[in-house]
Amino acid sequence: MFPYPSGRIHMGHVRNYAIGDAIARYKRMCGYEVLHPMGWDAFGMPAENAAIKHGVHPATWTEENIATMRVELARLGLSYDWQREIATCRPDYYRFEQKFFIDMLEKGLAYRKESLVNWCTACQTVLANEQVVDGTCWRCDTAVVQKPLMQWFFKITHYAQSLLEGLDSLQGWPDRVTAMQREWIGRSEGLEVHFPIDGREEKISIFTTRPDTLMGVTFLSLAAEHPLVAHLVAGTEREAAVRCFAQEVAAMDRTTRLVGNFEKKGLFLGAYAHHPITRERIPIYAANFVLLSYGTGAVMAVPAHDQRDFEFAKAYHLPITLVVQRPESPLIATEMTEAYTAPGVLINSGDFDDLDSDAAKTAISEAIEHMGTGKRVVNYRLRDWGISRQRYWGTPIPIIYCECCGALPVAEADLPVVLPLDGTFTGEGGSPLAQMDAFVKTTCPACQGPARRETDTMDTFVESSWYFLRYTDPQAPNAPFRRSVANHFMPVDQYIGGVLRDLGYIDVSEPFTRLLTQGMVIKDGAKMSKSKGNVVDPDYIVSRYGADTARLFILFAAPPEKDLDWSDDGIEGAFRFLKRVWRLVNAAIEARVFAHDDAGVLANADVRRKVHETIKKVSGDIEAGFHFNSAIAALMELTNTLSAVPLDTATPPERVAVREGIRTLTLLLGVFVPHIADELWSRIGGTGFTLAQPWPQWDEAALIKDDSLIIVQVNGKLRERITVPITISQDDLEAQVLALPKIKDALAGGTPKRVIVVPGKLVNVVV
Ligand code: ANZ
Ligand code: ZN
Repeated sequence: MFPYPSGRIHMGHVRNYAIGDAIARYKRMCGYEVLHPMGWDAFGMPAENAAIKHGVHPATWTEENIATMRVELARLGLSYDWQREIATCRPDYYRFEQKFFIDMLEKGLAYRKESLVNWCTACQTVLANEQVVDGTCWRCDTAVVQKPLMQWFFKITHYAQSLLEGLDSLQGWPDRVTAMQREWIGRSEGLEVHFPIDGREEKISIFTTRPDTLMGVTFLSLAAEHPLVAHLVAGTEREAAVRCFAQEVAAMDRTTRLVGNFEKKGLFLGAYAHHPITRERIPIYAANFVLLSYGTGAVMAVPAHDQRDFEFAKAYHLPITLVVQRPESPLIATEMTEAYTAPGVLINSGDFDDLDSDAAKTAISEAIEHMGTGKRVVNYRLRDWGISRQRYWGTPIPIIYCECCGALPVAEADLPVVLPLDGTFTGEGGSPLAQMDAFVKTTCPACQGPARRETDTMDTFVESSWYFLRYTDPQAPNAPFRRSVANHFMPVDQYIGGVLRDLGYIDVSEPFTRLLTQGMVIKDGAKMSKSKGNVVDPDYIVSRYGADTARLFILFAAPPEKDLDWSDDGIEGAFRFLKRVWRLVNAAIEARVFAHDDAGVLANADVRRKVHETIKKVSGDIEAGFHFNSAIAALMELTNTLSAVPLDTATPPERVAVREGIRTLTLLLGVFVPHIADELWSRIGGTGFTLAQPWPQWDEAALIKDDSLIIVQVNGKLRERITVPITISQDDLEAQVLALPKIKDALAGGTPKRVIVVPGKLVNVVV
């Protein structure tokens, strides 16, 4: 993920990019072609807020931050291809986004509709959600109101089903994340039923996922903003109360309304509907827990089996009819203290009695469809994506408004619509773009008459929805990227919906086969953040200990997906380890370990075994899911083994083994601590960078222990330990044991009663 250029890098960046770099270096050494780019998610509100506060232009602020952070990242020694660097705030990037917008407009995937925004009446400006603090404006504390405004939307609901199906193919994503995505898409299968209104032409359509409870409906609930609400009370004494209620509900936020434990409130609308099957008259309410934007904005209330309806019925003394009976211990409606929401067997349901919930769902749905008063439907919680932002620092939406011709896309030849780099930033009086006449005033592409440009810009998430594709071909001048290049880097595993694919830009559907979600950096029990005042500046650590120490500590202190506890001792520990490695290698050079020819000398088997065990362990840890912490632990062990060999008095086999050990250690360390590893690599006679070397391979044969330690007992008591080849036969082992001086003494010239041999372990001589 690319960073927002907020000013300086923080420990979270260091962690994310140290993990990425270890993977990139490892894969490269394993022989892969690795694309490892970096860029800047450079549009967004902080730049505009800085402009308002400090009078510095958002473009200046952003470019300065990019320059600072680029230096900071470079100091960390991350193996980026800086030639692919992109910044989303530059026209050579966002021009293609404007093209996508126009493509989507033509396909009906971008459209305009009225939608509510946060509005500060004092500043005369739209506020982002982050700028609304406790319901008031962040600048002037005026209460924020909701104001309807025409805005642009991306029709992502068109992709709801394919997004959902695509999740099944993402084996390399954490379950937690795919579960969240499923929740966000929110597919529900259910039944739409039309309830006729008593004495009127209109019907109320409801959406239910529990058709089996249809016979237990005792009232209907409408969202306060449902058009029928105002219509049903128009001209009655209830009109004012209903308007008041609607305002109260509008002040609640969406998530609270949907899931929150708030008081269920409502108003009787003075009207009745008819139950489609029993024809019974049921009262119609407006209720604060019904959302206008989900399903049909209306609910058939079944208090016996839905908790919200239950609470509502209790509060307004409405009847509770039990229709799904609990099989184990039957319920009595009047004694219920909460709704029974599990499935069961139908009662009080006429023809449907005795069916279980599943069968009843089908039977009742079929009955409703047969009567022609409803149909089975699928609903998604996913909403279309409102992309209009009434801000300056974003991609201009390439639309021109003409009095006669309406809203027209800017002609392709006139792209990009460049964000003008002047203007003043006061935070008042609406978007700065709208105040720039030179930008706003234009001519209509159809009739050449006077026209106005759209002054809204796109949500910055639009930029971060496709930057990974631009990385594949960042200099392509006439296209966002060449198809062949993007296809080369973006292999398709499985089909999932994606708009750029449907627009013909690329053949790949699912951009990310695997997702690694890194944990947070914690210090003193809280997430490292400015507001908590527990920030450790990466630049300070890099200056004091070097980038390698920072990277090593971060990768060693926790597996990537777990939270990482910052510890000064841990930093010191990482620093000490690197100094040990440094001393080991330099001592070996001084002891002329690398100067000998040693042709034909076989390496010391014990040391060599440790070397190859370490290659196997480190490779396995990385392959198994980037367990860098245990891989580094294995490198520490290897360092211990190598340091334990007395270099001045080393035998040629030991020298050969240490030589191989140090070469291996240096290459393996290269993916975590490239600076020190590259330096040592060159000192021991290596050429080029460690990342250009092939990843070391372990030799299975070296892993086999060829000696075994045998315990020798007399009458079950330990007398001696001997080392024998692992391949020794039982007879030879017995003969060797009987020839031992201590055993000869114990036998005193006699023959043993019995000799018990446990191969590879023990010989017990019974006398
Ligand atoms: C009757 C019923 C009986 C319901 C019962 C549930 C249990 P999901 O699964 O999220 O799709 N509902 C429908 N539209 C709603 C809206 N706009 N605002 C709030 N609630 C709404 O939930 C679907 C259920 O949520 C529907 O099924 C409806 O209540 C409610 F024993 O209908 B049910
Ligand atoms: Zn026109």
